[in-house]
Amino acid sequence: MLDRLQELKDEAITKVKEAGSLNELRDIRVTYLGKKGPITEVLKGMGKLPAEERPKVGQMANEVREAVASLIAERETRLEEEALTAKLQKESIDITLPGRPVNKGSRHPLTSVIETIEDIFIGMGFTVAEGPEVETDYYNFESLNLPKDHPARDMQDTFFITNELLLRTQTSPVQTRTMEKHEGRGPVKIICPGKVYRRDEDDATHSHQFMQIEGLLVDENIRMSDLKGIFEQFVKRYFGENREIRLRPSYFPFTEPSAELDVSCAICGGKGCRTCKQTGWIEVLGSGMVHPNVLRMSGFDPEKYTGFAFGMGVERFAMLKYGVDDIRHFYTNDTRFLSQFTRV
Ligand code: 2NL
Repeated sequence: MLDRLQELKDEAITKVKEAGSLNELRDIRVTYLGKKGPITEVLKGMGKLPAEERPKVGQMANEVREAVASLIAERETRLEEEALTAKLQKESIDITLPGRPVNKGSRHPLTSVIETIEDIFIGMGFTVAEGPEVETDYYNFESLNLPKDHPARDMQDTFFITNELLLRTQTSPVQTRTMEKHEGRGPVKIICPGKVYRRDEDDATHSHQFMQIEGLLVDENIRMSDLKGIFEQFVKRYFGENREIRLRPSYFPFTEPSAELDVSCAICGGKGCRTCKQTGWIEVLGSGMVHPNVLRMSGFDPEKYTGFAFGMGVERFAMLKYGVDDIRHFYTNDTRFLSQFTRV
């Protein structure tokens, strides 16, 4: 029996040494150390031995069992280490390889123009206000001194949803909504960027949906000179320090007096060329002192408060800055056009 145990031990040791995988090792453990294994068999047969031999065989059987078990454990650790090393080797990354380029998106040119203009006005103490694109007749027209029979409300120009609901034709309703919230107390100092809608035929200079930025400053003692000072700063920061401005009389129903803002032509330096139609000046926005009726309707006392307001077309600013000749480029999402603005 002792010989048989020695034989089993040698056999198991050779098998463990040869085992190439954790699975094989598990089989060896089951075969030699399991309940139905040969060592267990030897122990079961001990009853037939003379009493004095039993402890010797028992001791040897236990020794063999322990020796095989510890050898299996050792080999197991080794195999696990090898597997891990192989796995790490296989999964190692060559960090010296250049990365595959990722197609990065970029801001839409209209978004970057809006952000640039917002930053300039934020720098002068304005905040950005937003409001709904579906508006009521009251906020889009009435609150801006445009009564029902006013020619500027021509049905031709407005997308009506119902008699009272429409797609806003300007962002001014955001400004009268904001004035209402101030409950007659100044200052109100905001710019309102956003989409507006008009029933126009689309062509190189018209789009039925476009972007507008309007501005409003209401406080005590606000004068036309404040408007001019703000415009001077704005134009120099947006178009460049060497540009000049001029105000030209105009008319809007919500401002009195009203003025267009012209910027000196950068192409000819003011001498006159095709871009400025030989005038030396380029029109960039409309503005004026807020009409007393508009102030009153939104809860401000026109005897105490005055203000100025202005509105500009974002597409026009983008076209002037980047030399774009057709407004439709901004809305057709052709990447050959858009990819030219990845750095602006
Ligand atoms: C243009 C002209 C303008 C305004 C917008 C305004 C807003 C309030 C009160 C008074 Cl709440 N006025 N906005 C004023 C003058 C001109 O826009 O040509 N926009 C593209």
